[in-house]
Amino acid sequence: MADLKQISEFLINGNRDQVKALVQKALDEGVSAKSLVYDALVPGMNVVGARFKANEFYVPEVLIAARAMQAGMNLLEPLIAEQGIKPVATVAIGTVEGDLHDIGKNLVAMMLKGSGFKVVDLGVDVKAEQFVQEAKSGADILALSALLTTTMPSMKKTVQALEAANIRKTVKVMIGGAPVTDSYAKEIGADGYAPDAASAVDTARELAGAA
Ligand code: B1M
Repeated sequence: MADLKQISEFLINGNRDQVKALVQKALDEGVSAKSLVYDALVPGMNVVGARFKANEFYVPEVLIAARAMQAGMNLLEPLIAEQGIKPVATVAIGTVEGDLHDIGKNLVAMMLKGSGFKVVDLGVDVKAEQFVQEAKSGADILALSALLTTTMPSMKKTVQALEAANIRKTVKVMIGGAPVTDSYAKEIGADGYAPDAASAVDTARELAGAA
């Protein structure tokens, strides 16, 4: 009999092979992809996020857990598409123009994926126009990361480009990264700010109206 709690435990401990094997076993026993996502993988990733926030987990543990999560998701993603399971919201994430740092951005993307968001990863050095394009293509949230004080103005430029394209009101903008602050978010007219990857999930949930 499939033990969903056990899958969560293996995920938290970053045991990729066990997660993959148990997800496959559960599928073979008839457990739905939806249940495996929302009753096994997402709760596991929530624990990882909470431990990261509490400084009980560090970046390597989170990355290893996210890799285990992805191993399970690889089996489930085709079935999720077939069964029409709706994501919480679609987030287009990228490191802003001029900035090549992506470790934190990748962590945020993984945590969002692990929490039921559809994530479109635009990579690094993402121009304002690319974010505008994603908003036009239906992204609910634009998530902008910056690690350099010199690239923070690219965040402001993106908000202004959304305004110029008349789509500012149809999309939420959240920002983050080591030099970024809540007051800077307010100053440039972003909708949300998060100091770390776990809080980014909370902020995205709030912005999606799913908190
Ligand atoms: Co760069 N670098 N770097 N670097 N680098 C910093 C950021 C720096 C603080 C180092 C220093 O001087 N002490 C400094 C910036 C100073 C400043 O502007 N305040 C700096 C500099 C100056 C530079 C260069 C200009 C160096 C040079 O060439 N002269 C250059 C710039 C290149 C460019 O981007 N155009 C450069 C290059 C590089 C490498 C390529 C070598 C490499 C990046 C590799 C990569 O990312 N693939 C690199 C690295 C690794 C760093 C440090 C050492 C580590 C950054 C990191 O990955 N941290 C960094 C110094 C440091 O922080 N100790 C430094 C781990 C990561 C998990 O944390 O990214 O903060 P972080 O993400 C966190 C939160 O910020 C938050 O959640 C994450 C997880 O909790 N978060 C978000 C991030 N994005 C978010 C988005 C959200 C919400 C939360 O919502 C959308």
